[in-house]
Amino acid sequence: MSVISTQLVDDLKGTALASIAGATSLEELDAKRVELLGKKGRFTSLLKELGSLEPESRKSFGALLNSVKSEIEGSLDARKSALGSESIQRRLETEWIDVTLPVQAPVVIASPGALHPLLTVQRDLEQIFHGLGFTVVDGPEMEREYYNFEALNIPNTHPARDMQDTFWTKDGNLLRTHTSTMQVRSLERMKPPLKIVAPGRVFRYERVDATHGHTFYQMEGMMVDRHVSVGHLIYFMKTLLREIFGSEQKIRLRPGYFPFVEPGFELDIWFQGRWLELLPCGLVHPKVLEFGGIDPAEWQGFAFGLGLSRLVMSRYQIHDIRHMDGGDLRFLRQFS
Ligand code: FA5
Repeated sequence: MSVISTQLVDDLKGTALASIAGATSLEELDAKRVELLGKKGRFTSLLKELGSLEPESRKSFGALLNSVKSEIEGSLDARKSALGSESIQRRLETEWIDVTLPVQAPVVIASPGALHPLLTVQRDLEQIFHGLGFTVVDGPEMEREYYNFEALNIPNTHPARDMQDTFWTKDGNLLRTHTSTMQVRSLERMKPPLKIVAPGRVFRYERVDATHGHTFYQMEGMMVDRHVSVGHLIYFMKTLLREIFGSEQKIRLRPGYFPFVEPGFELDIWFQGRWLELLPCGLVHPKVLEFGGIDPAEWQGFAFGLGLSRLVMSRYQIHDIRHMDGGDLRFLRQFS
């Protein structure tokens, strides 16, 4: 005798639909589908039993089971879409995104850029001098006439002023012609013993050519201590050049005149078949120390004014100083 009865099919349908309606997640619903309609599912087992029925009953139960089966399938699908939209709703409630926040742009480095050779050399020099105990100081490019000339023992009538003509503002200030302005500025602020370097931009009313710019860079250096002599000066200049070039350079030292040093020297470097003025220097003039409020009977010093732009030229074999501020990318890219 067959186990299939209308009652049984009704019961199965009732519990199946109730349990489908009670599923709270898509995973649970999927498990129920397998439990009912899978190979070994409860409903599938009933279908299998159809074969043992009399042909007459097989036909009527077959039709009943098929309609129940599509009812169960319909209910599974309906619950599935209900659970799906519930989970979307839940996500919408729990997850959020603020579309007004700025988007983090992907970093696309087409050309990362590089330091200008002037800055590279300036930093190298600062490093070297830092190692020798010097402090790096900075000062204004627009300067008072006093610090550029008078305090450096170059009074108004002095012919040395003609050598360094510059750009003047209407109120009597000027664009500094050299970094020597930092000598008295530093003496005023720091007590000896002191060692400073002051890199920076300077300006001159100049006939521009391959080795002369109207705007160029220098680095001033000054040491003030007891018993400073020309021996100290030469030692530091030699150390400096060796550190920069990594080897001994062909140089020459000759007398040079600057009102703010005594004695004064010109240190030239051999560059492209000729001597290039690079590093004027000397012992700080007693009058300059006095302008800085320092007693020259107790303290002495040396100072130098390195032509930074020219040093860069000789280090990188740059043939024309105008390349340095010309802004030509073909020139600049060689240093990236
Ligand atoms: C001076 O400017 C003095 N202040 C240097 C000094 C400092 C002497 C401390 C003694 C003690 P001068 O005008 O020679 O000196 O310039 C110094 C260096 O700057 C030169 O040797 C040269 O290398 C560089 N220089 C001068 N004029 C130019 C220019 N127009 N373009 C590029 N470099 C220049």
